[in-house]
Amino acid sequence: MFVDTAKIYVRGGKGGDGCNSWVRNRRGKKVPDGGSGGKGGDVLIQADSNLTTLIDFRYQQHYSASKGGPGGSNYKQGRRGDDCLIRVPPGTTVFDAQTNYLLRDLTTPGDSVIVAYGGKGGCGNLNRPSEEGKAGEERELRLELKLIADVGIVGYPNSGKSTLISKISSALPKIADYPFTTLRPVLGVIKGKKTRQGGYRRDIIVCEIPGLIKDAHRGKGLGTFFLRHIERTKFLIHLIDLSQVNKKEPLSHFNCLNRELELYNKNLLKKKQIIVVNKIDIPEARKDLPLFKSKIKRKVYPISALTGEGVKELVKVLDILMSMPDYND
Ligand SMILES: Nc1nc2c(ncn2[C@@H]2O[C@H](COP(=O)(O)OP(=O)(O)OP(=O)(O)O)[C@@H](O)[C@H]2O)c(=O)[nH]1
Ligand SMILES: [Mg+2]
Repeated sequence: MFVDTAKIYVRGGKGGDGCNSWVRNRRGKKVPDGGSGGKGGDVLIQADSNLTTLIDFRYQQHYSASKGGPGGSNYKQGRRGDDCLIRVPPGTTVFDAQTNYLLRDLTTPGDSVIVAYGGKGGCGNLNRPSEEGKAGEERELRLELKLIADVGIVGYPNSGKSTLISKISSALPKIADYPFTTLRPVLGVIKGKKTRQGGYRRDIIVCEIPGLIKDAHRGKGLGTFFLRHIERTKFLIHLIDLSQVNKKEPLSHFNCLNRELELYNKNLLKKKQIIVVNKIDIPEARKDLPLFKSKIKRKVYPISALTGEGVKELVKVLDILMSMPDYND
């Protein structure tokens, strides 16, 4: 199962205790020589490109850095506690769960943030009585992973999104002839093939968003909740099943879905959309295609996700768009 939010508890290491030690000087007088304790370790979160989900945090929620070492006699300073490094996939946002304060958006691999500082070490007894080390900072955090898919597939329920994603990628979603078969976003990877120049084309990550319907922004159907997963995609595939569309208003579904995207986030409408008409193996859909094309006045890609007709061409278009400088990050 794909996990995209997690709650964890972090605690910086306690500072080491200061030392209470006395020594006789040359004149035989007792003088203090206790060193201070070391600082407790910090807890850091770092983006790591080898990770893609937050699933590990279902099994471990508590993280703490180690304690600072105690001070010693002869002014010896305690050892600093070891840091605790938590690795997360790039694209993870870190919030303080109590205040909802955004601590950091870890987008680039290697980005890191200190989420809990270790406590200060206690002073030795040089000028005053020795002190205990301070406790480390404690925090409850919420991690959110916005999937950084390259392409988002949006469309009405039953339009064939799952069939398409299973055809073009490694994903194996449930496919059935009823609306809202897909209840959570589905991720798939189109594996990069060898290019003629001998290099490899990069993988393309596609994401199916559960079906959207009119008034989804008001919570109808499954609502627009899952649209946050495609906020950062490079472009969208807008999938249309002409057999579901009202023949008098062939653009009704197209416009309605775009309106829902706009109501969720205006920027989603600015993304390039590849308009794909599915199920053209059905004679009626093939018949309605010219009318749809004439009304929409934009490039339309007809496919049959079931038989595979037009699918290769569509993948080629994705490839070309992905290699364009505008879409490269
Ligand atoms: N004839 C035909 N049927 C198709 C085609 N693509 C999908 N279907 C059928 O349409 C039905 C719905 O397909 P899904 O892929 O589950 O559709 P979906 O858009 O993922 O649906 P939801 O997840 O419920 O939103 C299934 O019965 C598919 O077999 C196609 O190209 N031609
Ligand atoms: Mg589906």
